[in-house]
Amino acid sequence: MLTLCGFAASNYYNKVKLALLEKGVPFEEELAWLGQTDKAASPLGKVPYLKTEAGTLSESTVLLEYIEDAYPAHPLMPADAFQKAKVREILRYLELHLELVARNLYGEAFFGGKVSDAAKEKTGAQLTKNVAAFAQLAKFSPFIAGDTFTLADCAAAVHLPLVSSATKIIYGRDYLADLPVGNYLKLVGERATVQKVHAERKANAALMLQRAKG
Ligand SMILES: N[C@@H](CCC(=O)N[C@@H](CS)C(=O)NCC(=O)O)C(=O)O
Repeated sequence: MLTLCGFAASNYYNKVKLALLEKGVPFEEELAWLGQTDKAASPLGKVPYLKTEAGTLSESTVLLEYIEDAYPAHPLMPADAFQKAKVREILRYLELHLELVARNLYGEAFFGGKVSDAAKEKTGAQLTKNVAAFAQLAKFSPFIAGDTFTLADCAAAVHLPLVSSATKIIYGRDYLADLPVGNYLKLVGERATVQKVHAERKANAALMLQRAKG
């Protein structure tokens, strides 16, 4: 049995949880807040991490690929090597070039912190460039990498809403507004798996807020 460790307010945690639910792989969840993680399993103290019968793994995309390899039923990757690489390409752009850049804004956008004007300017310029590049790759036909729901959708469903809301809050403009993200999120939001992930994210975020208030 797999155990997914971390907390459900985390978009990276939810990316993996969504893949497990979509594939119908049985798993347990173990709540680990930041600062309470198992450093042997996740050396940087990040979530999520996964406990398997063979050992532990960290880094959400490593977890996704392990799950896909270890549980080939209900595939979330195309069989063709090139098409598989195209899915990985979109996944990489989502994580590295959109989410990780937009993350610079989260402190102020979501956690009551302050981001310097210089950082906002730098992040805004990077996002403008990266969103245009992502738009060139993303298919939205109707799924992010084509006509089938893939691992890239597990990432898109959790990362795109955060990029939109963080840019809206910080710059007064949704940097993804020119992409068909609204329709896409509506489509994936009809899936029972996505609804479960969002409901549990909300519940965990409320708990996190309560903890922060002491
Ligand atoms: N590259 C990591 C990123 C995971 C990540 O940043 N998770 C956040 C929670 S959403 C976290 O653990 N932050 C604490 C930290 O970076 O120290 C992955 O894909 O798993």
